[in-house]
Amino acid sequence: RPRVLSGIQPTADSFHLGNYLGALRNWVPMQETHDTFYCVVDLHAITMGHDPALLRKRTRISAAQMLAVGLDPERCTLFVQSHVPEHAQLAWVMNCLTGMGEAGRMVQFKDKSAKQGADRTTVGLFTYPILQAADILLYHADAVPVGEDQRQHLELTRDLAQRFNTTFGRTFTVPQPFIVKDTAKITDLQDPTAKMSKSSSTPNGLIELLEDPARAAKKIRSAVTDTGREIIFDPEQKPGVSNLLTIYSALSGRTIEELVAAYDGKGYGDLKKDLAEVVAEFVKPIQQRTNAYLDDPGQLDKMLAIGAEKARAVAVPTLRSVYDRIGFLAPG
Ligand code: AQP
Repeated sequence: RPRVLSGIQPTADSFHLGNYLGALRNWVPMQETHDTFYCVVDLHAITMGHDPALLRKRTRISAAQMLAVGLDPERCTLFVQSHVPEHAQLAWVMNCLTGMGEAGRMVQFKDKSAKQGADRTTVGLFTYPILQAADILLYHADAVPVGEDQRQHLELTRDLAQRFNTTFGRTFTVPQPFIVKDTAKITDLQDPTAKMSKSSSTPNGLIELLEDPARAAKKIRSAVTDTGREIIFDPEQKPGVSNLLTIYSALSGRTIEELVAAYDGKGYGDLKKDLAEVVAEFVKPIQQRTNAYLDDPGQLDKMLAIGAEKARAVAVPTLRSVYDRIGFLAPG
């Protein structure tokens, strides 16, 4: 079976529909066809400043949501990144293979650092994609299911894998991105040309899996559309309406063409009202299951410890062979 690795940051009290439709949703069926490794990337979550108690809480909330959407610890390896110290260790080696200019070209870094200002931007944010490369390469992943926003980071991972292999001998698998076209980018409800994002969207621009459906309905009602009337799918001319149709289609299983035909002659208000109902139906069981996992944190932590053991069974030998290839003296 081909191997898959993907991760998600515990940086919010809930995942949003961008995370779900761009990434998480695709992780579930891959459990049947791939050897799957999924992690809560807490090392990545401290690159922009954080609160320790909140991080611990959000790490559990993240794991609980991953289980609630259908990840099954019997069928995948679900773990917390910091429980596997080899991630940070391999990242150091990868830091020493990456050019400053190369890392400086990462668009996500440029965007986030521009927003934060140079004095508040950490070196950790700069090396974030290199840690991400280490996450992936440690497990010899063949494919990485992520949203479109991660494509450039995946390219860097591939370059680093090839560079290491050429310099020190074939060690790493060069991974492929696995990006599902239709939902690769879910956009902000208030600014439908920007991606829906935990760190840059306003609260009204996000639909969160764990939020009260009445609140989500209100946000959908006030979503930015356009001055036209027609419900058609045209991301260039009608990004707001097209985003609503993308979400509606993904959550209901109805195709966009079907929806466009069904809403022929109806208004934006009808579309929004119905989408709010679809969202409410969709999140209700996820919320119930997430709360049930969070009610028993001891059990959740135990499951994550088992996941970390399974992950280390792959990560430890990889790091050992990397250390050997680069010439570190083995401890006597
Ligand atoms: N808007 C989106 N559309 C499609 N996919 C998305 N992803 C994130 N936003 C969208 C995908 O979610 C996965 C988890 O990524 P992450 O933990 O790095 O989340 P993130 O990128 O931190 O989420 P945000 O909200 O975008 O936060 P910021 O802006 O703080 O980085 C990834 O596979 C990602 O592609």
